[in-house]
Amino acid sequence: MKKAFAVIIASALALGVMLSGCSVEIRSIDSLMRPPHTAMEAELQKSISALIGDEISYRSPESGEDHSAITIRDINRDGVNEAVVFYVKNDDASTVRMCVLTQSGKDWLLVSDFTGNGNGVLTVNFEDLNDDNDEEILVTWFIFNDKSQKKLSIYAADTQNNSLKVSSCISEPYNLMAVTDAYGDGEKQLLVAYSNITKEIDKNTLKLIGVSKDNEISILNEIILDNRIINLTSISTDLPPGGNPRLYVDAHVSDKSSITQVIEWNEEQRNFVSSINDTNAADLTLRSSNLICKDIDKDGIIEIPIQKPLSESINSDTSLAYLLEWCEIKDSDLVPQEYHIVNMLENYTLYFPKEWKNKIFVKSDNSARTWHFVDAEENVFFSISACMFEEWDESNFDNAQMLMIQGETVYFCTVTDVGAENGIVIADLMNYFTVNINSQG
Ligand SMILES: [Ca+2]
Ligand SMILES: [Ca+2]
Ligand SMILES: [Ca+2]
Repeated sequence: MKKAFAVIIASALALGVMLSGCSVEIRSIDSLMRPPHTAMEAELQKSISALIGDEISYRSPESGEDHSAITIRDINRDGVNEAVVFYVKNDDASTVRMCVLTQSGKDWLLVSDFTGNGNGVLTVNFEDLNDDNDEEILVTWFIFNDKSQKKLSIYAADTQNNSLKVSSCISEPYNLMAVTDAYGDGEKQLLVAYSNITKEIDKNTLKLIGVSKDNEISILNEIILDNRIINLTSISTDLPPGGNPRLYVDAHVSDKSSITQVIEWNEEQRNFVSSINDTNAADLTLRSSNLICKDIDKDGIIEIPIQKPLSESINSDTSLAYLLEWCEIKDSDLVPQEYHIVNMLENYTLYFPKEWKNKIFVKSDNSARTWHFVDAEENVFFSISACMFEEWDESNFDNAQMLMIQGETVYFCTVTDVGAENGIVIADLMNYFTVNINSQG
């Protein structure tokens, strides 16, 4: 049975591109200390000194929305503030600790004090996963000053007889996470994607972590992802009308190519299955770029960038070009919603309106660094060219309109009279044109 619900993509939680390789950054403790912002924080710090001692230094989360060592928030929504505080003991600065306090008049009382799971805090977020009015605390840590080695800890909050308890429940290594209703039953789970590069097989996993009504936190499902994945880049979710929530995982399978795996819960099979009905579903999404899937036409449904040979060409060499079809999944098939032409030789992408399909074709003149866009009779509608900056001189290019300068390269276009008669407008071309930055292999 499916209830109505809202998919929550925790963009604050989806921590973006996984850090590849070792990214070591050591910040001094001094740089992370700051004076209290408010009188309330000053009182809080006094209480912390009394409860934990003076020989501590505060530590701030380094990413995410909240960069403060002290987060004041009403975790159990009873009108009384709680504080979540990250710090190190000065005689053991290698382990960040987390304490939770609750306000009592001017004073603060200690609820819990935990040894953290790393020597740095990346993010702190709050999410009531089991809908019991007590927010779980989601903390991500990095280990050995290496932000590519990340761990997620969930601390469950539970209010009984007006008394808040916070307990440490689960810790998982992870690269990416998001919060969603993966089963479509109105309950939220935490999705945790992790690539364990030390393993040979089953190294890439997507775990679904749930919190029961009595605050038991457990791994509900573990999905093995494509073994070729070397680097997870993004998790996103959508909900097609009348369908199941879908989970999208973008990943690199080599330095220069990416795939998207899409899975959804299947009630009959009691398992997660591919949303794309093809035995080689991931291969269909293989592309030589870092592009991740996104809702490109802003209709709430995610599109996957699918790379296809550029058949829209006439008498020309377009071997270093391809068509990018942004496809949504409809009835388990990939259905193009938007087209882009990618010129890898000149490193740009041109949005290609649907109505141009089968009407406008590419005729390349690569030696002149120009692509003409022509009709079936090879009448030129418009041209897009590139030249070095020093060559750029509008007087040498009749009616040319500069599109963009990228480094030493100037991109420009011209529209012919025939093109204008057929509705081609320079202002549109300027909107359709983008230079590819670090996206091409
Ligand atoms: Ca409270
Ligand atoms: Ca809760
Ligand atoms: Ca869309």
